[in-house]
Amino acid sequence: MKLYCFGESGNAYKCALALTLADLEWEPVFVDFFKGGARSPEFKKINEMGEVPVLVDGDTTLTQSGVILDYISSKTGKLGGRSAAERREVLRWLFWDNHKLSTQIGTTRFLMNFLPADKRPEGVIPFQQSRLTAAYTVLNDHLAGRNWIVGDAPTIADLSCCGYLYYPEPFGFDHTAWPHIDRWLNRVAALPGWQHPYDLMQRAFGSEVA
Ligand SMILES: N[C@@H](CCC(=O)N[C@@H](CS)C(=O)NCC(=O)O)C(=O)O
Repeated sequence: MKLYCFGESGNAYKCALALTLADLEWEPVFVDFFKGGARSPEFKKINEMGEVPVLVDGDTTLTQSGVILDYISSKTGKLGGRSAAERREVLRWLFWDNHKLSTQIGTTRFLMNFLPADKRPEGVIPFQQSRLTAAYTVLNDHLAGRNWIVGDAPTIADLSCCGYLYYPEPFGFDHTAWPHIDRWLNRVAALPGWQHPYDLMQRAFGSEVA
């Protein structure tokens, strides 16, 4: 399988991590995102949405990290929840993550780290961070007294929600303020085979950004 990705993409990381933890053979295909690689006519032939990640498995081409995660768990029978009710709960958290957590972090981190300072729109970063405080509260409260987001085993819901939370670039997330999230991140990172995003995928920028 081929995963079109780049190291800085938390959405791609979710899929790279799921492929790795599910013991699938895959290779990363680097997309030079910050130089417009996801908007080129060639790339749009594989994803009309102009977004990373894209997974290609033989004749199957998939986009949207949630769809790719669902494909990986369906194909392998791993990381998908143990019952129909758990699988629905997994989906519920994937949708929540895409709407309330990862997208907001992705935008905030982009503004704070990858966009030149003189191009940052005033007031947007604090607004984003206040929305993120609400999202961190939801996740932290949910994780109080439980090890995993759904059921009693790791699922793609965990891999989706953690996608941006291991990155070193600042976006306003203080680990000490969210102890249940912090313990859960350590639990995910202790899974056999876990790797950091910058060890799984080629970065667009060098380490000077971190
Ligand atoms: N909901 C999508 C979001 C994908 C996404 O926003 N990817 C970013 C890179 S991390 C991207 O390619 N953005 C292109 C753009 O917004 O123009 C997913 O989960 O795959």
